Amino acid sequence: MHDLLELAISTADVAGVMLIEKRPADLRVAHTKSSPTDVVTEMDQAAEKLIIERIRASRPGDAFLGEEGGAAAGATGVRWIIDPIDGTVNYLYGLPDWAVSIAAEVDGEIVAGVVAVPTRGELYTAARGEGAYLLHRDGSTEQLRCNADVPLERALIATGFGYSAQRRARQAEVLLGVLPRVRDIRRAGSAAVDLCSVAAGRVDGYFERGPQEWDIAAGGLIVQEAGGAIGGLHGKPASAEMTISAGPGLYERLHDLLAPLNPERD
Ligand code: LIP
Repeated sequence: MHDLLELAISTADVAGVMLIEKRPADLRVAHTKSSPTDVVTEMDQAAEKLIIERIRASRPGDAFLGEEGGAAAGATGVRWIIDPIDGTVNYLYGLPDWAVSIAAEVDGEIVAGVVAVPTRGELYTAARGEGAYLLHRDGSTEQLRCNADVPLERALIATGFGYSAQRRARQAEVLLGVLPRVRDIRRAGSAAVDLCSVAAGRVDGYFERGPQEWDIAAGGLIVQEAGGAIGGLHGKPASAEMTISAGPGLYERLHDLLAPLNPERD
C-alpha cells in the first residue's frame, strides 16, 4: 500500500508540473476562438499517457482505468483509476482549481489516493486506515479532519453541474431546494478538489449528480480518512447517479435534504 501511495504521489507531482509547464500560454485567448477544448483534450491525453507510462515502468501488469480512455486489464489485482485533469474548464480559463487524481485499488478496494492541485502547490494523500494528509510545496504536512456536527443552516456546501442542458435545468431545480436551507453554495469546478475541500474543512459538504469513478476514487478515500463519509442516496455507494459527502452529523442531514428533491432525475 505504501509503495502504491508513493508511486501515486510522485506520478501526480510529475504530471502536475508537466500540465503547468506545457499549458499553452495563449490558451485563454484560444478559448474565445476556434476549438480550445481540443487543446485541453490534448493536454488531458498527454497527462494520462505520462501517468500510465510512469506507473507501468514500475509496475508492469497492473490494470488501468483513465478518463481519457486508458483502460487496460491487468494480472496483479491492482487497478489504477486516473483523472489526468479534473476541472478541465478551470484549466482552460487559468483558474486554479484543477487536479490530477490517481487512486490505487487492490482487489476492488481503493487503498491509496492522491489529488494534486499543482497551481496551489497542494497534494492531498490518503492510505486506507492511515489518515489523510495535505502536503504543501514548502514541505510542511498537515493531517486532515472534516468539520463535524455542522448544522445544515450553517453548512457551506460545494456542488457541481453537468455538461448537458437538460441535466443542468434539473440541477438548478434541486439547488432551489438546497440554497435557502444552507449557509451558502460553492461551485469550484472539480469534484476531486471539492472532496479534498470537505476533507480539509474548507467546505462542510458536497453533492453532485454526474461525477465519474475517476473523479471521486482518490478524493473519496481522502474524505473517509479525514473522518467524513461519502455515498449515494438511500445507502447506495457514491456514483454518477449521486455523490454526497460531508463530515459526521452533516452527512445524514444533507442526505435527508436531498432525497425528497429527486436529485437523481435529469
Ligand atoms: C468536472 C467535475 C466537476 C463537474 C464538472 C466536470 P472534468 O470534471 O469534476 O465536478 O461539476 O462539470 O464534469 O470534466 O473537468 O473532468
